[in-house]
Amino acid sequence: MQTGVNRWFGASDIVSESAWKWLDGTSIALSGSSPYQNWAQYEPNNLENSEHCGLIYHNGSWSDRSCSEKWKFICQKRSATILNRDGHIFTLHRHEKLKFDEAKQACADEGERLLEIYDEETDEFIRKNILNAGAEFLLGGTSTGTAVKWDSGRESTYRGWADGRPYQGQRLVAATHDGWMDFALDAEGKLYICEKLNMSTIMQSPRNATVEAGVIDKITCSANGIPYSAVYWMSYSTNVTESMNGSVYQESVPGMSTLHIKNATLNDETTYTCVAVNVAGNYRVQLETNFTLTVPSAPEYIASDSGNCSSNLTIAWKPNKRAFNILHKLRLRNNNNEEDVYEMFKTPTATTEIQTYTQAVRPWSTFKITVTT
Ligand SMILES: [Ca+2]
Repeated sequence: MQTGVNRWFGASDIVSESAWKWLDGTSIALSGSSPYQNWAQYEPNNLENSEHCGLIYHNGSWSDRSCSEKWKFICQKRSATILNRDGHIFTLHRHEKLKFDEAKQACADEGERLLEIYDEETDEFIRKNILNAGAEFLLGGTSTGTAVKWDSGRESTYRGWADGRPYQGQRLVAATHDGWMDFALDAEGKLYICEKLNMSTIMQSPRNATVEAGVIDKITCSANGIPYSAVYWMSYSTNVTESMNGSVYQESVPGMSTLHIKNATLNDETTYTCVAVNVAGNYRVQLETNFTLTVPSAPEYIASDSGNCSSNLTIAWKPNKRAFNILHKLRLRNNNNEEDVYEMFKTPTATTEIQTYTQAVRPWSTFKITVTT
């Protein structure tokens, strides 16, 4: 505590005059030496019948003052056990019982989340550290039969049920020294465990992409960190669209984003950057990785001589600038969705040049014309 400053502390007789209590309801003696109290001389004196809040002087002695005065204050945090394993921090709240939603919020308030257990190693570690056989620590999920649905949405087949558990129906899950126990959703408050992992790595797979035009591919990007990091793809300093109509679009879940490449064209050629942001408590960590998408063989249909009434169709088309020695095809589709495909046997050499191709075609009245490789 900073010295030289008077501060509010957690003592009050506002509920009943002269019945001084700590905020948890424990009574405070007004004199003597046990239980501990340290009133200053002549205090508490309830001056003008308006002093109901406890102030601790810079010398450590206590006084009652009007609750409307403004002073600095002292906070007390309930003690918790903090365990560290490979950078993963578990906080066992051994002295505070909360209901499920309250416990989730309490963890979130600290930039953490209610513990989820996906593997035996973590389960063993937690069990070993729950020393009191009767202690039940809420976990961040609910059970239905033996299955557990974790709040983060992560799937896991690992189960740590104690003998004879779980019961039927949707239940809360708590870790104990003897394995997981299940409880009714409206059970009384329980101890709880929060977890946190500061983000330290970002992974992208594959690292680089050369995607043939029209081929569907995807690049995944994920980052560690608990609570999960926000992960998203950017290009040209803006977020890649999430619309599945885009030829390139992203699909994100907490901790991971997938860049879908669907019928990519030359216009999609650029550098894509995956950004991961993790905010845990007061820390904001941002990591980035990127790759350049190349689309080597996207040809382009330009025009046809549609006014022509002969059985020959002549089209103008332009190969992709890197489409050397790649066989291109002319695709014609009519209103009945019938398609004729003609191999043009053209291996472009002058890549900026518009080329022409003439093909005898069936006498359809309407064509949808595309050029592919
Ligand atoms: Ca006083």
